[in-house]
Amino acid sequence: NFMRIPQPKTYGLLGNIPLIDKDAPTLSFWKIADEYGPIFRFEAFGFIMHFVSSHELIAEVCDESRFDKSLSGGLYFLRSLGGDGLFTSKTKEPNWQKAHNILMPAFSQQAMKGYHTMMVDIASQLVQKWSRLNPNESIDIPDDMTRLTLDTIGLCGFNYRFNSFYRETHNPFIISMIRALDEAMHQSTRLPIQNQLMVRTKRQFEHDIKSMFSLVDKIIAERKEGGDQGETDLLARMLNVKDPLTGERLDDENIRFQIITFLIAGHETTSGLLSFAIYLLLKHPEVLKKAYKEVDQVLVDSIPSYQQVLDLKYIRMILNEALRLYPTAPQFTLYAKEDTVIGGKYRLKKYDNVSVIIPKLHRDKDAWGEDAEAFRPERFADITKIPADAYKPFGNGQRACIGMQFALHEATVVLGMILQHFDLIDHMNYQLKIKQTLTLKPDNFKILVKLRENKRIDTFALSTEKVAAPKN
Ligand code: FDE
Repeated sequence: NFMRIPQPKTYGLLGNIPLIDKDAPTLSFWKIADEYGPIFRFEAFGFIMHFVSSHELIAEVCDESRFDKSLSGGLYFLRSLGGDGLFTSKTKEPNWQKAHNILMPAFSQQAMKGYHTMMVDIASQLVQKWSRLNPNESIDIPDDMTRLTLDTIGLCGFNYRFNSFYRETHNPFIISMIRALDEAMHQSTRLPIQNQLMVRTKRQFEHDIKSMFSLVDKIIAERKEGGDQGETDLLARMLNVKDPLTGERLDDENIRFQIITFLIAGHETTSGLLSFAIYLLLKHPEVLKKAYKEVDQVLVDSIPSYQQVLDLKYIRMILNEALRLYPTAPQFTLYAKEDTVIGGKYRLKKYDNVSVIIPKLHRDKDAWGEDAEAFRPERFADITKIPADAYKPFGNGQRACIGMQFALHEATVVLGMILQHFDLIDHMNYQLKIKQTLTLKPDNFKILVKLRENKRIDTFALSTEKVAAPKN
């Protein structure tokens, strides 16, 4: 009584590839799941992938005694950039455990105290930029959020300022990174021979990677020479702290991969999160009203303190709920450690790959109830009521996101400060269109903002923090 795992129709050598929109693969898998149910097989160039999307099946593949993270698909191609950094290493590679041990404390809730001021620094740049716009100048939300998240991870990670708010176009490092990421995603949808034949694309890819490596290597070398500056950032930790287990430090090459990993993993995901949260707020005025009320009660000074950010409980709930409906890292993939059976009837062989379609899981009515599609931050009022294994925006188990607290603290600071200062205006009555690079974001999402009543002095105080600004 085993069941055959359903598979959509194939196209010869290409297998199921033609069913996929290359510019939004996860949305295509999501659509196939709507039609084929909670599990289906997918074939690409002779490789088989399984996709699961129900709470019941995902709870099983999240069992770490039976499944472990797999580096298939896009992740495999990302290794050219991320090497054996945390995100793109196998659990069994020695540098995964070592870096995990060394870096976990640097990402704890406690450690956020150390990054708080730097996060506020970058968020203030955004508030200042917005406060100086003319009334009809619109803001491309995902674009500004990407500036913000890159600058934040650059500053907190290795005391480097990309200064994205001071440039019209991105920093050359960022241009290389974005182009290389895009190419890595597309490589995974081409035949190996196609990748070989695209000589110019390949040369550009290699060039981009080389220029990223050389900037990061330079930063590492300078820090080693300079000695003691910026002791509280991630780089300092990577250079100085020994793995409690092996007594070893990370080597320079691995530190380079970690820095690139944090830049990649830390910017698009968090910028997408902020963009979807703003989109959802605009479309839910009753939630937005509650959010303003909390912000006005909690953020009573011009600069939010660490404790005040922790007190923005409703803002946190909004972010959690935004990540439920639109998990910006929308898939993670596992492999079976041994032959096994899931759901009591679907057979998987050792090393078979299973990919989790997170947005489908997050909308499963069996776990979330009949209103699963509704935006309702109140669901997260009591975290203990969230059904186990039904919420995975940060992945699973030991390979879950190390940057979770970092992303949530940063996003709470930013959303809090935006609402503290601005009215948000949905001037084009934006209709959601999701765009995927490796991550999801709302495409072409623009709004207008207006400084709230009585906020002029506060913004002034922000920009002249050290000078005693007049208060009224
Ligand atoms: C990780 C992660 C994940 C898992 C993946 C797999 O499994 O493959 C996920 C799902 C995620 N992540 C998500 C997210 C979201 C958000 C917002 C974020 N994320 C953010 C961030 C920031 C930062 C800095 C990060 N992030 C990082 C990271 C890392 C390093 C990793 C890897 C880990 C290990 O493996 O160890 C991740 N992340 Fe995240």
